[in-house]
Amino acid sequence: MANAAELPYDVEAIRADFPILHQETRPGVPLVYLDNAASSQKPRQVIEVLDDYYRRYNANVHRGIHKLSEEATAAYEGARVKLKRLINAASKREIIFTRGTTESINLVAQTWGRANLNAGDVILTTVMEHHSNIVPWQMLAAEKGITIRYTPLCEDGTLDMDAFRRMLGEGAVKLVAVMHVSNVLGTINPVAEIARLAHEAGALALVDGAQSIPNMPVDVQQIDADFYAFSGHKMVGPTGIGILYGKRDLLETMPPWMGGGDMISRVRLDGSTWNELPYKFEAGTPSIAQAIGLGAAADYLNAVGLERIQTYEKRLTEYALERLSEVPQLKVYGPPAQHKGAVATFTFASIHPHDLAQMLDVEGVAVRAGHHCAMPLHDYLGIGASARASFYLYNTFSEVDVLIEALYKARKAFSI
Ligand code: 7TS
Repeated sequence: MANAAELPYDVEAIRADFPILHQETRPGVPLVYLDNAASSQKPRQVIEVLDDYYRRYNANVHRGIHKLSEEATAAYEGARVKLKRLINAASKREIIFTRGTTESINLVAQTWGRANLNAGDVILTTVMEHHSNIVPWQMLAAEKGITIRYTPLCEDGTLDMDAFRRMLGEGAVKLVAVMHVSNVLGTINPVAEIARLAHEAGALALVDGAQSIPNMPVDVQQIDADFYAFSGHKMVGPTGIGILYGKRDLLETMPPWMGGGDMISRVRLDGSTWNELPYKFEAGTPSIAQAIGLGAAADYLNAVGLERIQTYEKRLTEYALERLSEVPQLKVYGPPAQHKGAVATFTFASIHPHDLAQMLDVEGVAVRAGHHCAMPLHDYLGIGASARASFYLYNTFSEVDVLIEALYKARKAFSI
């Protein structure tokens, strides 16, 4: 176990900020929340910001010329600036509020994709993607006759970059759509290199940042991503809010997606003109409280420091992988800890992951079981399902020990 003095922060001080963590799932059984890749818990700093909005200045934004609306608008637009800074976008006009990663990618498919892709064009992605970076492209492909190609993996669960280069070199690739960090294998993809190669081949690069933004510093300009998508609820923020970052020149050329209030500049009965960025892509009343809460989440992560969070999680994941490797008949998927994010996905002899998750739940340990919205990856790995423990800034080394003990109990119960 790591020496506390070597860790980048006092995890107990962090845990004190998260009210939900201090509970027992049944009498005498403390909650051990290891399902962070699905959704993270929220610190009181975010919860209080949501509460304050509804108690003190709830009103619609960009509309009313009255005190509450002005205050709500200032907080909503202030949150946009915080998110711009978090990812180092060049302008706040490049930050579009969406419902999350899924909506962000669908927005690109339905606007840029529909306007720019035609029969014969290729979208190059990978077999490790979450469904939200596969299905929107499949829907577009069915409509437009474009082709989707999937980059395979190396034995260790990293992306096969030779195959990627080869597939890119075959031509006709207009878009490369790749996840930054895998929600199953934890693989950290070399997205800056991927974007550079995509651009050399005349393609754009979209990065799914759902699992990177919560856990590491990200600079979209350094990566040179054309689009970068992520969700608030995985980064200590509320549900129902996320971001699509897009390069300004590109967003300017894209048609809007949803039509309605706020996204227009002028509406006449015979046609309409569009609002400026980013409002062109924010039709209707947005998720105001959630956006403001997301701004507070960015403040929280910055205050702890994303580099420190990444270092802490790396130590914790190394420890978890080491302990998991001691459990007989347990197989962990993905690269070693130094090349991966804070997830440990595994199968355990013949125990079905759902049964295993149920047994762990009895011990207070929350993990996810199933395909984790990555069915093609599970097919590729030749398994139907897996169990996944995913860690975040507030998890402790002793929680890893609880997981391991619970696995030994399951082993005994299933007589394996
Ligand atoms: N992309 C990745 C890499 C993800 O991990 C997820 C959610 C999404 C996209 C979709 O995000 P949403 O907020 O729009 O739903 N991943 C998971 C998971 O691994 N378990 O539950 C949700």
